[in-house]
Amino acid sequence: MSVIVTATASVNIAVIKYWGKRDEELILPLNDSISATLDTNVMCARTSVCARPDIEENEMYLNGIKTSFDNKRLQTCLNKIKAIATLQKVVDKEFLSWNVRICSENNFPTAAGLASSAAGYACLVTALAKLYKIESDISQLARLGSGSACRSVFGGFVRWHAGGKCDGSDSTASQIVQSTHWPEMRVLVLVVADKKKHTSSSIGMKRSVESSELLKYRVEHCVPRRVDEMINAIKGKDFQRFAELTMKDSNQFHAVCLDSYPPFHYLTNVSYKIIDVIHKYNEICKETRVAYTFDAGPNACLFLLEKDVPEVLSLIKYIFPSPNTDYVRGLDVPKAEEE
Ligand code: 2P0
Repeated sequence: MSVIVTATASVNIAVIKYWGKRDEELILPLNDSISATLDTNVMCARTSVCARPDIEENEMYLNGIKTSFDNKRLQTCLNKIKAIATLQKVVDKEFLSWNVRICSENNFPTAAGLASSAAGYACLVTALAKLYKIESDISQLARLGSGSACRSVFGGFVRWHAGGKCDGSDSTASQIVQSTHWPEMRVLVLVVADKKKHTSSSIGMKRSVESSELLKYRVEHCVPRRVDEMINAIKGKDFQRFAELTMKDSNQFHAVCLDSYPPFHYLTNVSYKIIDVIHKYNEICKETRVAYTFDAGPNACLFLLEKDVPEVLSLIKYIFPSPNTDYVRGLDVPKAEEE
């Protein structure tokens, strides 16, 4: 007897960044953030969870390689979900006592600042919730694996509410609009480097919280206003406003990294060249047609409308002769299916 559940979830690209925790243990952020979840099957994680009475201890396979289950966040997610299932009494005790084999795969570079942990944990938690028939909000559970994962639980544009409660019960994600709301929106992912980053997000955030005055200013004065403006821009499909806010917020996040002490940085010369090229292009067009954003790595995500994709793609290919360019179509929702 065995039960297998498979789920997929896609990466999300933040347009208002999450950077800094107010609680390391519960992964509670200092500020709200907003992101777009990409189409499934393009840049996604796929996780299968198998529960069987003869699995001797919990096992984890990442991209086909057996990895240690001795991972605090992984264990927190599994234990929390089993605890909820126990309280809900919808699955029997014996089933809950079986160990699990988790197999997760990404179809994009892991840990290169391409939100692999977000898709991975969103996917894992979606699969586990399905396995143990959890009906309650799963964004909170995904957050326990990796903060940004709570946003990958939904498709379209998503807001992660920082919340204010000590137990994190109000630090959840919610959908702003479905992916179908802005069907012309496209994302180009320019892979500048697919190597693992040198300062992990968790370490970088901690250092920024401890030392950056700019982060305090950002959290207090910039993000609340930007979140409201971003939601209006998304709902009103105002690309100019959306693009300007996206670029400014990315730049401020990277400025916070430099304002931290000792400083750290994720952008490379190629990243800076991309920034310059986009601004020059927008200037020549006499309107903002493309927005860049960079997470904790050198890779660029460009937001643009479908009509501008051919020209921008040609420009990128001309300036960066052999880039690894992924053309990501639109935005979509994660799916879970039982086998
Ligand atoms: C974001 N990033 O909003 C920001 C922008 C990176 C730069 O969320 O410690 O991997 O697991 O909560 O979620 C990356 O942080 O960090 C991130 P943890 P996570 O997408």
